[in-house]
Amino acid sequence: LAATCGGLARAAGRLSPGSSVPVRFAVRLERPGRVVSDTLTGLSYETGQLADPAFFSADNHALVQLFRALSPHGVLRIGGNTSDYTVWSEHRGELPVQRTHKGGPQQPVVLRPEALHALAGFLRATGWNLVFGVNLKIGVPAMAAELSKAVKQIVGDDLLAIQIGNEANNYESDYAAFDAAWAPYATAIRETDVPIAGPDTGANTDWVIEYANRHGADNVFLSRHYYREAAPKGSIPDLLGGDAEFCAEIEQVMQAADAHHLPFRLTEANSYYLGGRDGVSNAFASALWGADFMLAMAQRGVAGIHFHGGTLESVEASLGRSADTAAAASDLSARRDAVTSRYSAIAGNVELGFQPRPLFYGMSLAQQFAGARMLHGQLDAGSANLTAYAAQRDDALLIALINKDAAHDASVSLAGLNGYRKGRLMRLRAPALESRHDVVFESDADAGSAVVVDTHGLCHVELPRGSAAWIRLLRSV
Ligand code: BDP
Repeated sequence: LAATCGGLARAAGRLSPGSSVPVRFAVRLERPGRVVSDTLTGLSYETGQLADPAFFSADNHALVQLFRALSPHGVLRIGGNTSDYTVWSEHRGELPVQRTHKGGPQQPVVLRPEALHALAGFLRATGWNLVFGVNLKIGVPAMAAELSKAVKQIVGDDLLAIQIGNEANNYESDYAAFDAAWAPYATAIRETDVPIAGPDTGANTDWVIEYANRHGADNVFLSRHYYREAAPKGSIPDLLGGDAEFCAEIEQVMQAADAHHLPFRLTEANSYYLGGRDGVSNAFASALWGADFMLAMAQRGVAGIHFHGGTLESVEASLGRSADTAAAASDLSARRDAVTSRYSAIAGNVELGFQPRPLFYGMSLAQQFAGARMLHGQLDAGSANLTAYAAQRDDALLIALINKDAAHDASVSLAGLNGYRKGRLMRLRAPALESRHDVVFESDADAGSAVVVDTHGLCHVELPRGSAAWIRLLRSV
């Protein structure tokens, strides 16, 4: 007999009678997997975002609080296309004029010490660490070394690593060309005793492997980026369909990372590049996708996922476009949305204040696994588009169930929970997959969030279509 877990059908509200698909997830307590990094949660912003030192500042309390709410040990990556046309205000040497892809002169982002001091305060206030990208494209290693040294001096031990260039696969003809451009930078930066990471390529797994083989010993972690596709392509079914091919690719990357005993981080990632897909990247579907993506990556050993975002202005500038935020939105929440890139997990700016986007809540669910050891499990989801993850941390067994199916509620039987007695359940839900607001990740208070496991180690959870649940069970005493 399966005891009933918290979150009964009556609480879910949106369960349609008779349409539930039976799903079974058997946790294999005897088959431990990878340990999830404490720094699993990451965000990525353009270097151009630092043009306003008030953005990443300890005085920006609303943003500090949102970062802290996401993770006590997150990692902020500063980089993106704008890092490859940023100049350091303190550099005294001659600099070549950089060109836009259309051939005209590129207006540089001028980075000043004030911005780094403010950023250092922001990092101290949030407890987050920093990964910082320097301009490879300009071809001036001395400026990068000076900037790296300044970042280290100002940010101190909160600096995890400097990365050299952003997605150099988009402007270097092949790996050898990249390596040749990169090498003098690495030499100059290493002389200043600053840790480096890379190659921060957009997509090329072969570059990551080659880089690991050549430079693994000199790096503190390996990196590349991930986006599902380019906007305006993309749709909710496409996003929630998952990306099996990429998962397989990550397993290859992890072989190289493991061989060199290096962590691997997705230093920039999100649903759809070219700014995100409206109605998908900023809708509740992105929360389910984000939670699933983070856990799928963590399960394979990825140490951190940095979701890219920030103000519309900074991201549009990175794409060589100008931001059109003229559309006068009525309420504050809509105005914050209007000034923010579509895929950003946090909306707003210094003037308007900040608020979480749907993706933020998905990240919050996945963050519950930080520091835990993944467990293998046997999932039989039948025809439902549903994923399940289990992990152990101290005395707790953690389970995430993500029902990405738009058409089927799921009736989930959990098995193999022997030794665990009871716990609590939280739900990630919104009125619809399309919802841009009203997303919650909360205890299922109406139904009583208590979860009880029966003496056979079984329990049962109803999981409405387009929602997720996180369960934390404690050992029986
Ligand atoms: C990445 C770039 C970033 C862009 C993003 C996008 O690193 O600067 O903002 O794509 O296209 O490739 O949205």
